[in-house]
Amino acid sequence: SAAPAYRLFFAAWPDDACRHWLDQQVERLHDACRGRQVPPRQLHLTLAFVGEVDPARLSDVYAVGERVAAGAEACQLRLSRLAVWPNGIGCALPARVPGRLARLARALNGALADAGLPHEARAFKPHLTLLRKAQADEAGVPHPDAPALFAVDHLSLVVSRLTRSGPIYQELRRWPLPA
Ligand code: 2AM
Repeated sequence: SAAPAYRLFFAAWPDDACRHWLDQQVERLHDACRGRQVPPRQLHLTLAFVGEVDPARLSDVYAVGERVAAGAEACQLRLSRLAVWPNGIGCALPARVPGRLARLARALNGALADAGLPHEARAFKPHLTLLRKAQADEAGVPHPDAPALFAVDHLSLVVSRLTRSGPIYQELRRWPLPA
């Protein structure tokens, strides 16, 4: 098709309290490791990266989200750690990955594959990106004063438009996750 593709991913957004905590960590980590800060409204947890999808297949992606969300379970992450990876990503990480979260990511990738849609082959490494192009200086990575809870109680389908001043995210659909 000649229509431009959508760059899609499935994600969960932090609630206000968690976003505030994350934004504090953006500042702390930026002081130590520099790089480009992710704006507060863009802070998210990617559950499955999809990639470039033809607009004609958007309804198939909606069907994947709806079906997987209905069969998944909400969970909570305890964010306790900051890291800077060799690729320059500065992020907040959960103390442990709940089985429910790993199953949700696996279900999304499996359903995308079954539908013949693009999906990520790499292992699921749940993280919230705080900085890009940060300096991977492990010695300088600060530790959060206290952990935060991230409630994964919904599934969002997000379209990402890449611009020169960074990506712009727009939520297309949101489904609740059964408790
Ligand atoms: P990142 O924050 O570690 O870059 C939108 O790009 C979201 O999808 C980001 O959270 C990004 O992770 C994630 N993502 C996962 N796989 C990706 C890929 N292959 N290309 C781009 N972004 C990817």
